[in-house]
Amino acid sequence: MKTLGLHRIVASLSLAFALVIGAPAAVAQDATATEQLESVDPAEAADVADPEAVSAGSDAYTPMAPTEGKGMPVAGGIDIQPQYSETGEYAYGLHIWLFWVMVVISLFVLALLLYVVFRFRKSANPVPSKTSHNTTIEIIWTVVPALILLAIAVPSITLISKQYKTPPADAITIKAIGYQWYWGYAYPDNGDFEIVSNMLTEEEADARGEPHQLAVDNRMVVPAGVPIRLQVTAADVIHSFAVPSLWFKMDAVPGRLNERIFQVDEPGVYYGQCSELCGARHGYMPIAVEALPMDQYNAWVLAQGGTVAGADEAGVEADPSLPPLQGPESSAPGAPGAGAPPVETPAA
Ligand SMILES: [Cu+2]
Repeated sequence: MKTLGLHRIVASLSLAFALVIGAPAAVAQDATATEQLESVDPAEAADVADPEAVSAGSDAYTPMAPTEGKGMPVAGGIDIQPQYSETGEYAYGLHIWLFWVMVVISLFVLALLLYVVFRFRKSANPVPSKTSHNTTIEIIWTVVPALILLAIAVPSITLISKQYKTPPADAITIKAIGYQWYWGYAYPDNGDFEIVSNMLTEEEADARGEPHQLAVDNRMVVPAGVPIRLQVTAADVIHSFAVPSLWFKMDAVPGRLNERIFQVDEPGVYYGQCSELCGARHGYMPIAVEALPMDQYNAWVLAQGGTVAGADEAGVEADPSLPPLQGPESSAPGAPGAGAPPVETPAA
């Protein structure tokens, strides 16, 4: 028993030591990424692309410049990313609540241990008490933990029900489709066109003032402030559609349509990554969600050759001079997400 106890103490101490030594190195590594982000012209980092540029039916959509620290990881960050959806804000509150519950319990147990170790050590207490039952204390140590569990269960179950709330019948449906190794975004309620989204190279991302390995050529554009019915599926292997700042992660399984409500509070660019090991280029199929006000979203849809409900009454139509729709199979040749042709392994 003595050896086991010592072993555990040594293991905990070395883990703590490794964390203290490792943390500055990780911060230093991330610092380079921040420097690159800081070089973005503040004028470019305006929240919304020029509203003049996206009048109804125009193809003058300009990708919105991301805001540093919003919808993306930050150097040296140790907390959950700031949340931009109602469910995410609720989940973040639960995370902080759980943190303090754990802090209080840990300090309480530590204080009890220290008290017992010093107060009842052999020299101070040579004849140990033989007490084995105490009804009052047994009731307390049963009821108090039960109440603590209840105080955790209520917000926890509320969060689950919020996450899987059925979207309203009039919610816009958008479908995210995982491919090896890029994403496709279909808009069945807007004329069923599909956008193919490949990762940008480091040079292209830097040129656009976006974080590389997160920036993509064509973003998943969504309307802000309204509930969306987001369906997630895959064409080849299992992927996972995940955007940390929007509290969304759902497996993309071939032959299966997973669905969850998806809502972005405010316009902005929010980055995520495939979160299911899906093959050789799993790490190079990022997600970039761009949330736009509804009128700008409609203008973007029309610029892609899509349709908008009620567009006839409003007098806006798709521009017939625009290029044809992209097909799901058209991962741009040579693009970073497109992957390399299979290589024959020579027989040994
Ligand atoms: Cu994947």
